[in-house]
Amino acid sequence: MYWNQRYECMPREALTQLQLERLQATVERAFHNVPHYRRAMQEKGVEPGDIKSLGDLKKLPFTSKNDLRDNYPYGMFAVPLTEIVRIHSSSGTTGKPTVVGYTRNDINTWSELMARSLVCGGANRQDVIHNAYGYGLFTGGLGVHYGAERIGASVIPISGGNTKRQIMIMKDYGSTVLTCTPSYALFIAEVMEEMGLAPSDFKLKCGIFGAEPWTENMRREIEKKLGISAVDIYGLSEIIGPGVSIECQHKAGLHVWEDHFIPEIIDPVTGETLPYGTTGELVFTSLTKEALPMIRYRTRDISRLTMEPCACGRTHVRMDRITGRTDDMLIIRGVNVFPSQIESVLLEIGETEPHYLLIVEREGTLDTLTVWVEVSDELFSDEIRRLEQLEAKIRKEMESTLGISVKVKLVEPKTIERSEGKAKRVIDKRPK
Ligand code: DLL
Repeated sequence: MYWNQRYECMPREALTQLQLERLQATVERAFHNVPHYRRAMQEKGVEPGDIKSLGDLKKLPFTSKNDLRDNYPYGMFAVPLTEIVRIHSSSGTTGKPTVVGYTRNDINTWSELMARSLVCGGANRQDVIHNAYGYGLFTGGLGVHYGAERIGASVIPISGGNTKRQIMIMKDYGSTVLTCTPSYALFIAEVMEEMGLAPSDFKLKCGIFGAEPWTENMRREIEKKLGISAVDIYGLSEIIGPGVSIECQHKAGLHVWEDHFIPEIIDPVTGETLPYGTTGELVFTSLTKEALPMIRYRTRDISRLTMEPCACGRTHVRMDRITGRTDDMLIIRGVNVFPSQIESVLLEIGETEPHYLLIVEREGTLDTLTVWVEVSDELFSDEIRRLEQLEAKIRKEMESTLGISVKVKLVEPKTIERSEGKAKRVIDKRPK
């Protein structure tokens, strides 16, 4: 099922031509309307006229989150505020949030891309979409909402929180599609079970989950617990919000909507562009955005691109699910550790609950990593010996995957705080 077959399945040659025209127009507009871009391009000695092919993209300067912060709040906008019809912002864990703006056309583009994404992910106009992404400055809620309305589905704008009520509504209103973060989906599944409800009490058929990293194992866990098919959706406020890319039913990478965004993979240290198939930092250039054109925006998200054709017939490049961020990598005693590796190990072992927390501390000069993980009530009240065995098993698996020793602490159910939006998995207590 396609939403816009013409663009989703566009032959490569036509798509490349369209990208070039749109790139040239974007660079021109950014250069003339945004002082930051003009300055950055002049510093690199490049002018809009130098962009003659897609290969010339490399000549353009990168844009970083710091550039947005330095121009806080509206300095990166390429249109006057009177043209802006919507403002969102990305929370950010440090410093000032990033402010993003949309013109009326931008909202239209975004709604189209979200409609395309939802259909690609398995929704259609017959569906009742239970949208539990947060509504507000976060782009998740309204992004999905506009896309769902565009395809003509019935959208329930429930937002996050009040989980029992969510579940009642999902059951009574016959929701067929659930949209929220994967960690919240798991929490919903857990509360459902506590309420004595089973997947067969619901009409849910699929879930469209994103906004935070998750693993293949976590997908399996969610699919099993909710009795649905789960796909991964990706996006970021600076680029447009959700709807930059999404998996199709083949679940073999996320299709990046290349008629609107050009993705690149770079080496995060040298900034060098890397070929398809190589893992590195994702960089996006927007091709159609009016209010906030983004040129070579460094996402800090780690992924890989592939041009292999997909069985669904879409011609756009696919990206691997995000395996981490260049800034969520923990360096523990000199070894690089990603939270996603730990999640994979835990879910692979499968004897614990899928709720974990990583605590990093410094004892003397030594960094320590403690993995808190919940076990079931049943196991927790079992013999101490069984718990000790499990703890040892997890420790051993972790050590062989990560290459460093870790402490494992098995905790009672519900010890670890549940999230209604993006989960917080790491507490780093080391002095900065
Ligand atoms: O999280 C937009 C969004 C909303 C995407 C709903 C999908 C669904 P921000 O709040 O600006 O925007 O955060 C963007 O979240 O750079 C990634 O690090 C992370 N992220 C988003 N989607 C995924 C995903 C929204 N599918 C930041 N997998 C991005 C892993 C994701 N990380």
